[in-house]
Amino acid sequence: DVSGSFVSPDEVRTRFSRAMSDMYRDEVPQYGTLLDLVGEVNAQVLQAQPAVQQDMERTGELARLNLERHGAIRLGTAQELGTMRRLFAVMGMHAVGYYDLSVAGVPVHATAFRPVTDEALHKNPFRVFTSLLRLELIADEALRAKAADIVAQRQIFTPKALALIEQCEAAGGLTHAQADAFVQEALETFRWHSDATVDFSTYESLQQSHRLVADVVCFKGPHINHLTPRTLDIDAIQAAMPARGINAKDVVEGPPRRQCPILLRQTSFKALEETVRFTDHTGSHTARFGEIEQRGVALTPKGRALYDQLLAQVRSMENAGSAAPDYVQRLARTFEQFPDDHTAMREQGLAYYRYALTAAGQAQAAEALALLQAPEPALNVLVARGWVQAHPITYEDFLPVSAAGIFQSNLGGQEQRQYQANAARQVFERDLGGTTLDELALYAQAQERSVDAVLQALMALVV
Ligand code: OOG
Ligand code: NI
Repeated sequence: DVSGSFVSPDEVRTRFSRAMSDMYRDEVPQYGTLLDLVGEVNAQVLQAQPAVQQDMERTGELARLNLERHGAIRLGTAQELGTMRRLFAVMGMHAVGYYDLSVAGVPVHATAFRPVTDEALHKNPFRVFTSLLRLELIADEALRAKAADIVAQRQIFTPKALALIEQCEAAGGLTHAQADAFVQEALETFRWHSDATVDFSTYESLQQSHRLVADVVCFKGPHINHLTPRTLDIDAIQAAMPARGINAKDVVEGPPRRQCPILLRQTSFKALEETVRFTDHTGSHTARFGEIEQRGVALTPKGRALYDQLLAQVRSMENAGSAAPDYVQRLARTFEQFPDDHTAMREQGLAYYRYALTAAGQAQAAEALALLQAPEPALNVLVARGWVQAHPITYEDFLPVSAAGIFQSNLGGQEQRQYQANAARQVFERDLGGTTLDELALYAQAQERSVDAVLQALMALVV
């Protein structure tokens, strides 16, 4: 069996995300400052709230907490996206979800490459939000053709990276030495290049079309534009950032602060203004920014609909954009309609949970089994009796459209233009060379698997 000599995709992912983090820390000093702050705040939360610590220990999330981060890149061509899919597959990361950002006035669509199995997520949930530029949304025909021509000519992958991807696909894995080489070669694609591939006037005309178009088209590769660590208390981070010289945006995107966090809350700080050597003279560009996030429980379609409805309600209030001075209060008041305890969320089918049989449940196996096998399976009764425990399933995905404030705040301009809201998912999947997995189905399956495991355990006890 040769597979024993291969490094697991999880291990390749962990090596890669470490290398990426080290590279980004060198390139963007404030990222290092943020990591230190996040480490301190997370330690404080765990110390102040032993229940959180115990719960994270029990679900295996504690071990992944300080490894956990996501990055984002923006690609220029279908071919780049197709190869990126193969590159991430080497690290056990697969395309999950389809995001149409044109509805937020940003000319891209996207997916998130991430691990999908329970075990792989526990080892290291490293994710990369990956956008593909939609050149067809550039209105000026000549500019569109020029942009297409520029990106068609670049090669964002090193020859060795391409060879190692093929090697992995052919052999079914990489050896230790190959994995190390792969990490170094793959990293090259994500590195910042201060040499642009175009002259300044080309940059400017693309920049006028949309800042994001210039960011994708004018450079040698898809520099990682942010790397986001996960905090257990985003409000504490937000409050502590100014004292460390980090100027965060005013408002945290997403749901309000809650006892039981849901989905994703994020805040960001302004990109570096970086010196860029265009082919004719020197200028500058803002590509990279900092971001921080707090993750909560994944919502069911019913929970997500309620979330979207409440958020839309806040935004439709007069003068209530996220820049409004009382936005935070309005958000909190509106979200009083979203139950803030896990029992209510679970019983109302608003969120996903992983179920586990307790010792008390094992002791009552026969009755517990009868309840689970009843025509109306009474899982909630088992939880209420303490026979089964329910652990929130963490949301592993993104909310870029409802958090369009992040995109906008870091583009610097007032680009609120709306592109036609025509989701082009099929075209995206053709370019990807594969389908995108449905994130809601993944959460539902994780929940089902846990219920099934409880059932199997009970059946084994009742013989
Ligand atoms: C990606 C923005 C999406 C998030 O956390 O929602 C994202 C980008 O700016 O390229 O990273
Ligand atoms: Ni992000």
